[in-house]
Amino acid sequence: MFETLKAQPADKILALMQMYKDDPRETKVDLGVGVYKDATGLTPVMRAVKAAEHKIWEAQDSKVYTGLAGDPAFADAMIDLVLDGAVPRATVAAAATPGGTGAVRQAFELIQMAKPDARVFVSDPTWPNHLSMLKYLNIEIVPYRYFDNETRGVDFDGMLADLKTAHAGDVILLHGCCHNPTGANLNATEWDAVIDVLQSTGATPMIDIAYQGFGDGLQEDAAATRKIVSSVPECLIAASCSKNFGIYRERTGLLMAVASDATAHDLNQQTLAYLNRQNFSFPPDHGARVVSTILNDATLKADWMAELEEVRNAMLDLRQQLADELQRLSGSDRFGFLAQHRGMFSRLGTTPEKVEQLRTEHGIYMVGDSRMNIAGLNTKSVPILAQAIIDVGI
Ligand code: PLP
Ligand code: TYF
Repeated sequence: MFETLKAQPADKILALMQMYKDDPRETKVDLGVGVYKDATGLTPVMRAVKAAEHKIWEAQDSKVYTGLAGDPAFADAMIDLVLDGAVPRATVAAAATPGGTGAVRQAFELIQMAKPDARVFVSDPTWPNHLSMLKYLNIEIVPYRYFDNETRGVDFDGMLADLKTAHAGDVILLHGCCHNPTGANLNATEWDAVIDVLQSTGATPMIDIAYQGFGDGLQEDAAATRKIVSSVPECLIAASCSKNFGIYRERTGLLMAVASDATAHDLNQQTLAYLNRQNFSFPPDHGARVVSTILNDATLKADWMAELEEVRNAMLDLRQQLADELQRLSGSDRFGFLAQHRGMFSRLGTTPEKVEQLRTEHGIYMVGDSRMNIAGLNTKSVPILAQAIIDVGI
């Protein structure tokens, strides 16, 4: 029977990872997949994660199943971290999922169950897995303008005009912070205008927040999400712990569904558990337990926050170094956007041909849409990248 299968398009980011591995050049620079790397190119296990794992190893006396929605302590801790009391806890249904991807996928399935003809508005561009999962589920995709290739910032007028065409029963997918793949984000006034559109159209927001703590700080990065949930009757939030806890392979995420009343909340909670049961029964527990152990222990939490701050500042530093070097080499401010962008990524805004030239001639690997992982840089590779950008004529 399997001969009927068709070849599926590969994940371009993961394919790039393999190309980088196969490149024998010692000077190669990996700005591909979105994982944090320190100055030596390593993705370390965070100190608080190691300590929490130790604590769990000592105390855990059973690995019996948790609940279908995962360990309630994980949900409570994450709801607190992301929403910080923006809405009453009793209105937030939540289920642990395999990573943020799992949360996004369960959210899409929930949308489809609730409203089979719902359209999902997505930023142009967005994380490719959003599009891939929506297509797989046969959910109608409506792109909204987002990246302005001239300014390398947000085409906010275009975005707003496109969002205004949504109506009740549609979903607007927003990146809570640190937009992937562009690095271009809304300011507080612009978020307020988006909230006005959510209120006037009645469309339901779905927020994907995968980089809390990687942009301007843990509180700052969640500010838009908190304001949105407290301004609309219903909201979906897919949160990932992969990046900010550095537990990528543990597959740790949480889907939250915020309801307007207790009846809707109970239905949401039941449905989230039901959807988990259909797809994988119990969600992975180890990463979730590491997260709740850290967030519920004042010492571990303080150390995690301090290390996250180091990670965030290292990326901001690299942004500034790259922008400064490009200003020096180009004699212009046209690369100033690199210092304005936030999170792991910046979109250079150049052609696939130039991206390929960077790879073949300079051994610099970035995604074909010219997305760079800033954390892939270090003080030695910043000038190499800057010179290469000028050499290929970007
Ligand atoms: N959403 C966005 C926008 C992402 O960039 C990612 C990737 O890290 C995720 C969700 C989910 O990641 P994970 O499934 O590894 O938690
Ligand atoms: O965008 C990225 O690089 C990260 C990691 O299928 C990632 O979000 C990349 C591809 C993928 C899943 C996660």
